[in-house]
Amino acid sequence: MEINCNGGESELFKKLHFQLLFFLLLIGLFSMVVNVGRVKAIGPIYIRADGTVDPPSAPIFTADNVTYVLTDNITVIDADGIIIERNNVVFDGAGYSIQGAGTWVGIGTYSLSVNVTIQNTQITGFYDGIRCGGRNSTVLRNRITAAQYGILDFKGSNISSYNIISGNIIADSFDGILIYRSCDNMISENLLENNQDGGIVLAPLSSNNTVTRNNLTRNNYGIGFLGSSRNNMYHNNFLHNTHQIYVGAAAANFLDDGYPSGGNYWSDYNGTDVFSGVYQNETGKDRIGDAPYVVDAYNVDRFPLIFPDLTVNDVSPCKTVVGRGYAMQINATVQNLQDFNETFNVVFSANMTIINETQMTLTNITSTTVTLLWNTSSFVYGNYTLEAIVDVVAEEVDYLNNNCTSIISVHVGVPGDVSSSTQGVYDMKCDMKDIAYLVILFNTKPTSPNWNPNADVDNNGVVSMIDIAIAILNFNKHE
Ligand SMILES: [Ca+2]
Ligand SMILES: [Ca+2]
Ligand SMILES: [Ca+2]
Repeated sequence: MEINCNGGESELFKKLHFQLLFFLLLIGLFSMVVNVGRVKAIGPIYIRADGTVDPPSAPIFTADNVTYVLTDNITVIDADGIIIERNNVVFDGAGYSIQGAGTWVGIGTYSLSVNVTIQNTQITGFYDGIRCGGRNSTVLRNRITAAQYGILDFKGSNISSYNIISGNIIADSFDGILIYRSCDNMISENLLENNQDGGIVLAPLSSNNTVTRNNLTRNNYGIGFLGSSRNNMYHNNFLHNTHQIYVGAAAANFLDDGYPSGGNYWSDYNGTDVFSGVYQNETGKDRIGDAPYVVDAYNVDRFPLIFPDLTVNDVSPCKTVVGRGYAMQINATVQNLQDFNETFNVVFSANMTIINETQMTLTNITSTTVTLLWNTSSFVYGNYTLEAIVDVVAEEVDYLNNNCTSIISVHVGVPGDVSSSTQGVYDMKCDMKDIAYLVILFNTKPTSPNWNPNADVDNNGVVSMIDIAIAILNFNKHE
């Protein structure tokens, strides 16, 4: 019994032992699977002060411990991307991307580094896209999206940094470039677009920075001086930001480069250019607005720049329903906002398919209505959004207002289908309801109180027997 019992215990133990082994094996397999899963998401990667890349398996190549080149795309989760701890180095992304999950640092430094260049990298989904501290560093031609701060340049106190931030594209982030307690930086030729807060933000204790030749486009505000003063800002293009500039308390900055070099281009500047000279009181225009662009008493662009500017203000179809194969009129209002004679093309399209292209000339500061007869023969049944686009002419800076889309769409349907059980509403088929509706509107013209242009199927300015005949010819047809 005892033996059996012991034997039984022994069997049970063996069984348990086997189960335990199996369980441990399972855990092992599971952790391997997890490790395999983690291999994709690497980071943080360090460029250590001694020049080594840590971990060595990271896709970064260096031959001389000076230039470090990214050789593959990187995805990181819950970690920084690449942290640079070495001075006097160039990090070249070579066009590869670093993808994060919304927090941490994409690439950069936590220390006050010296002479670090970060270039040619696509960075998306980090708290700080590029974090650049210290001095004499360069952030060049990177593309950054979905960051809290696209590029953060910090020093920690208001001392000189001499960093250069140039040629970067930063879009769809919170702030594009944030300069924090950092002086004597150059911020040039960057494109800052669609950022929720500011394009460029100069936080307190940031002074003597130069901001030039940047495009600040459709941000909440283009540039913000949050109590920062004595910064120089000129030759930038401010295009359709909700607020072109935000100036916090106790900020006084230079918003132009004197005369005749000039200040900035502001898409909401509506001054004229008739005069010239430092006081804009001499005869002859000089491509500088005659009146200053005033933000407040301490922030004035004395010499706002003037460039050619064409715009399409409106596109309106004359019908909302058109029979396929028949023509309808589309009107667009095109305006030359500045005092330059311009010859350019106007292109009309329906759902991005070009309908027509016409060349025209507009002399200084004039507006005109361009009318197009759209022949719908080659278009299939369906709803169409109409658009009119004018060329961007030489030296034109504001290209954002050169197109306009119709608010209402146009339905191309069966000729004669202009009604249904709801009068005047098409239903994708032509039947007695359409004929009855055309009879009700018989003989109406544009001057008639009950005129409905959709009922004028053949587009000749009157609802006549011809329109009824078209409906009869298409009787029982449907889309
Ligand atoms: Ca002038
Ligand atoms: Ca324009
Ligand atoms: Ca109908």
